[in-house]
Amino acid sequence: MEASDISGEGVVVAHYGIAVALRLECGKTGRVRLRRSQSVRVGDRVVVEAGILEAVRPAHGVLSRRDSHGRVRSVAANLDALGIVLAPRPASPLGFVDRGLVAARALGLEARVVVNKADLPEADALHREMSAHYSAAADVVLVSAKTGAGLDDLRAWLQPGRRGVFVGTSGVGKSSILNALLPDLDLSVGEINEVSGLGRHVTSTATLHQLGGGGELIDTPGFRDFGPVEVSAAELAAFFPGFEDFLDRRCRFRDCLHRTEPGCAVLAAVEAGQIPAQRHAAYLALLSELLEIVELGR
Ligand SMILES: Nc1nc2c(ncn2[C@@H]2O[C@H](COP(=O)(O)OP(=O)(O)OP(=O)(O)O)[C@@H](O)[C@H]2O)c(=O)[nH]1
Ligand SMILES: [Mg+2]
Repeated sequence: MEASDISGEGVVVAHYGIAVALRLECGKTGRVRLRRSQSVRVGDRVVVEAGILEAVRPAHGVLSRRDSHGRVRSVAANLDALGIVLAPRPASPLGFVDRGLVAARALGLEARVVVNKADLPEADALHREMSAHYSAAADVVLVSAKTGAGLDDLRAWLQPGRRGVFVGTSGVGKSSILNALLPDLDLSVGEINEVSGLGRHVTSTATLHQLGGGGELIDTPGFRDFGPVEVSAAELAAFFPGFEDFLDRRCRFRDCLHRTEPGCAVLAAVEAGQIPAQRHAAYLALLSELLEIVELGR
């Protein structure tokens, strides 16, 4: 379809930097160029007239992250769910799942921790570890894009009308899982570098896909930097995965940041061995990163 023929309301299904692909309400698809000042995200609802993008509708559930330079980058918009994908190989950066779950809680997204490559021998141990840390915060599922194991869990997660996004470091198999869920899809997938053990950043643009059951799932390019965006220290203290059971018991101070405060229920649980010290250390590391961002006024 010629760009100038495109009119109506639609959703952004892929972002190519200077242009976006749209799925219009009439069912047609097409591409429109963006003007320099226009910023849209995959999942945004937009209005197009004669090939010109005229308006972006207000969005809910916008996932963003902070990269290693402190810049805020949007991942996708109008989300209901977040799938944090990891695998025994390549390993995910420390704290990646924590950041994803805090973001999901802050945005009200239904989170899944997706351990892929169940066919590899180390996957069971990784699944057990993830379940131990995160099952109070999210369903932790073990899947294999290669064998198809566990994919029904993902289909059930994205019910009709619900939109999810996959995030995860390059090479964990996000695109492979989408290909396995949608047999007609043929997203490029990459090899893992034998020397570095890292993925090769095969996916370069986020793309939105309709699943057979009526839900939607967005594939994204792999990233490692998942710095917090628009999360306050108080929210982090309330949302950090693994502290759930101890927050009900209430710290003495309502604005307790679980650092050194007297009467802190989280610190008491760490003392008693109910929260592993390593989980509390992960929390403190994320908290100081967040406080630094606040201090810098970003
Ligand atoms: N053994 C095994 N390998 C898998 C599985 N899923 C994906 N892979 C392999 O992992 C590699 C990376 O897969 P991709 O789907 O490209 O990973 P990705 O997360 O989309 O990576 P980026 O697009 O770079 O972010 C490929 O070589 C896949 O064949 C799985 O379930 N089991
Ligand atoms: Mg990919």
